[in-house]
Amino acid sequence: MSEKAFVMIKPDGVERGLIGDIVHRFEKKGLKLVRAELKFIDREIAETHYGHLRHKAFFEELVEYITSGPVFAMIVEGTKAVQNSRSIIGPTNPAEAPPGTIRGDFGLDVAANVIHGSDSVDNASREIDLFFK
Ligand code: RTP
Repeated sequence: MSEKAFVMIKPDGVERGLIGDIVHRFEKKGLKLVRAELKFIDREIAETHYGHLRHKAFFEELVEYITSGPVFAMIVEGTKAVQNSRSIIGPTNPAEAPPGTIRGDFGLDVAANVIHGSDSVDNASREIDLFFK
């Protein structure tokens, strides 16, 4: 069944010129890019998006990082888009992400891990509303 996932190339990925390479990986996987926008996100959106991490020691650092430059926000669509996106993105910590995944190939540090992908269909829908309202 076709579904939508929200994917966001974070400021480090945009700054390093990885948009083309990353979009290519989603296309090769078979997920269709149905909407995309390069944009700055403000503090309010960042704090809402990462609200579940508000109690973490790294929360302020995370909000500063994600608002430090433009992100490339995308909606991708296809069969099990959420699960398939997360499998090509790889685990949160790039040091533990296998080669061949986006974080495994392009990241070093858990604090700046190149890309975000929604972790459930419900969160995908919330994130699409938040970032593309
Ligand atoms: P994301 O939402 O960005 O796809 O990441 P995730 O589900 O894989 O991981 P989550 O636990 O929700 O963490 C969100 C983001 O917070 C940053 N982080 N920093 N400094 C740290 O120890 C640390 N841990 C997590 C990462 O940018 C992570 O993607």
